[in-house]
Amino acid sequence: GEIVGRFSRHSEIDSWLTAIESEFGELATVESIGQSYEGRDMKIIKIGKASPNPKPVIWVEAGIHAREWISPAVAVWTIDKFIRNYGLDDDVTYMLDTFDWFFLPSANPDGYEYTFTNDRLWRKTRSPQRRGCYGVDPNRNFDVDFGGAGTSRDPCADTYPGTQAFSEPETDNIRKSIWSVRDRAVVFLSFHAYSQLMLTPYGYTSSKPSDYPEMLRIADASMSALREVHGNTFRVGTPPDILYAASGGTYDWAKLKAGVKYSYTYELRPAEAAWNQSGFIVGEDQIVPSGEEVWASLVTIAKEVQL
Ligand code: 0X9
Ligand code: ZN
Repeated sequence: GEIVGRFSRHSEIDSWLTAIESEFGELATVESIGQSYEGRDMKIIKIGKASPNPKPVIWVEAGIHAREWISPAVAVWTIDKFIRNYGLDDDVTYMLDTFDWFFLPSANPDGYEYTFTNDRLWRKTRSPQRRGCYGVDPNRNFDVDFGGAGTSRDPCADTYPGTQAFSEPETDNIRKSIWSVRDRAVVFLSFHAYSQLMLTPYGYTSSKPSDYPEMLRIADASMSALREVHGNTFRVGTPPDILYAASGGTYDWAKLKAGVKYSYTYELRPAEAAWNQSGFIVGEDQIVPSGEEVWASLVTIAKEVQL
């Protein structure tokens, strides 16, 4: 489609999802998980080959931070790869026969729109807060050590977690949607940018989950496969170990509260910001290669996770 490989507005992604559903209804279903603060629909697309028995779910969140444009763009590229290659590509066929893939390509619609209309570097949601400031960091708004590491009490700050967990309709919608499939969900992936990292739980503490060796095995294998594609290196580790500790994130919540065993946060391209430009500002020419390398990691995850 015409939106693949481009940075698209929320409404374009929205109508594209609906068009995909009408064209590939055998493979894909679109549903709204609720509205954003400003009333925009948050649509997920569920992709998988119909099966008589319930299939394990891989749930992918993209665009929860408004300015990280590569994230929704890679999600769109990945959705397109799936729906156009079933029965043609052995990896795609295996991945759709084995799993149901849930994609939320635009997890923060109000913030994302605001990056087109007002402030390219906006990060948060757009709900009104104290002191005339706007927005909550949605990746601090889940109830894992709420208000702990990596948050600011200043409502004007980029890492303001909100007044309470799930104060934002966006995070509440995501919580309910993941929760409703928690019995089947085996993998949760959150696409962010930038720095080229694959972050393993936990983000909020330097303690490690008991299955950390298994989580690392999958992460290391996935990032080796990713590197094979374009020679790009992604480091693997927990946020406290390789980035900074941060509480209230979706992927910690998915693992700790919803019980999703394999939960990861990607920090996509670029590795570093250019001297003259923010690292969140990337060319559209980065979308396809980023999609291709991430794809290799998804294939590895699908083949390697223990079901
Ligand atoms: O700070 C964040 O939310 C993420 N980095 S970003 O530059 N995309 O904003 C890292 C989040 C890691 N996850 C958690 N700590 N929960
Ligand atoms: Zn982010």
